[in-house]
Amino acid sequence: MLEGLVSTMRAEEIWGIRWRSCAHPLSHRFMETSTEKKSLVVLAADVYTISDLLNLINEVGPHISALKTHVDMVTDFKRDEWEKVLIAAKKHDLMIFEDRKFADIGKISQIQMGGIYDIRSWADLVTAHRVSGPDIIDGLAAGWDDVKRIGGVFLLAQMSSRGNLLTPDYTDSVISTGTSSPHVVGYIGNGSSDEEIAQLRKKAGEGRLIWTPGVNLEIGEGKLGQRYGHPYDAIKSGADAVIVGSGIYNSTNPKESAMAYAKASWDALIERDMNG
Ligand code: S5P
Repeated sequence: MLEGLVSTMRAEEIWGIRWRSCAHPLSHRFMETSTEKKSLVVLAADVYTISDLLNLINEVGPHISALKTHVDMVTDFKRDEWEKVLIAAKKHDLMIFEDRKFADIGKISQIQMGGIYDIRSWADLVTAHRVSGPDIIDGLAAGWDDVKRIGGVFLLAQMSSRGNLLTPDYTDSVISTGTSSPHVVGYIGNGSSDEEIAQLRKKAGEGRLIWTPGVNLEIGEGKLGQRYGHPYDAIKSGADAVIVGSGIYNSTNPKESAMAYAKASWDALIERDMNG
């Protein structure tokens, strides 16, 4: 009880204006976990089997602050086996962020939160595109409502892949939708460009999180159009977490890599002025 209070106070101090300006409880949960672990790393666990997923979570769990999944990439998915992933995530105090990139109309998105994967029953956070209209967010919230859970949505405001169609005008519409919905916890930004992150932060204000993929300690071009920026620069420019996949799971020592990403991200947060 006292421990919980101390960790809340510490997160509040570290995150300053972000803590005070964000309203969604899951944004505070993320800030607490990341402060506890001194890591703003969201692991993109893009592996194909449940056992690989479990090994990865258990290896790097202490150095990451949320777990991003692509459940439709898991070739041996079974709902009861998936429970092991949920237990491992819980053991490491990780929220589960299903990167489903929902994009359909509100009603269908609500139904897609169920289905084979039953995302609504285990994901704390999901990604969504704004392209079909603002009602997708209420559809996703209704999905969680159907199983009496609360979750939060990250809207894609920018992307890291080259040639994407998310123009600055589109980003403006995303922000306007996100600002007016209590279910929107934050935005996905382009981690490969400091300028784009800084612009996104300016547009988003202080009351939403920005998480950025397209981040690697080795900056430059990735595979099939992916682009990379440095984790330190992403946080310094206004992101609140870096989403890192292959930089960790493809490294010869995932644990050490996760620690290096954690350090780069945490150092940048400490150096950033959070007093507003
Ligand atoms: O614009 C984006 C949005 C996302 S969510 N670009 C991305 O790369 N992502 C996701 O981040 C992508 O689906 C993958 O899971 C992760 C990046 O992986 P990495 O291996 O390139 O670090």
